[in-house]
Amino acid sequence: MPKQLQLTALCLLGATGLLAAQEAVEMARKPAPQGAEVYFQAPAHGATVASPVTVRFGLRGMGIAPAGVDLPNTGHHHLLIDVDELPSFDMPLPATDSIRHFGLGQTEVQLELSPGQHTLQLVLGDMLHTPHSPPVVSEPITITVTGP
Ligand SMILES: [Cu+2]
Repeated sequence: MPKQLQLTALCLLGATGLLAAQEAVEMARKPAPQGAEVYFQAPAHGATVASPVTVRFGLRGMGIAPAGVDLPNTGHHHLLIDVDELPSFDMPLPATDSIRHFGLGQTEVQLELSPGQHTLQLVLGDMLHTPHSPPVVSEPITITVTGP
């Protein structure tokens, strides 16, 4: 094979590999229907509240299913607490103090927060805790927690 052709073949192979990798990631993420939205029913953005804070999760255009249950157009809530940089949406969300999973399908939590400003954000995850495609993510809200 002439060198030029060999190079072209290699480039094509590389591009195909990349495409396949991208497709694998896309396939790993469940589709979210258009217009699906996750939001805070409470507290309101900018609210001043006492701890423990009652946080209520809202979802429209999709349903809630516990983790591990495979049903189309469903997921469970994840609450991000003071997370500045969103985690990767191409893999299951980690479970940490600042990324809370509600894998039983809970739609509310009593959240203990220290006095001061806090940022909350919701991300819906599928049965394996991976965000959908496109991701269903709320606007972040900022609240002020009063002292004792
Ligand atoms: Cu989860």
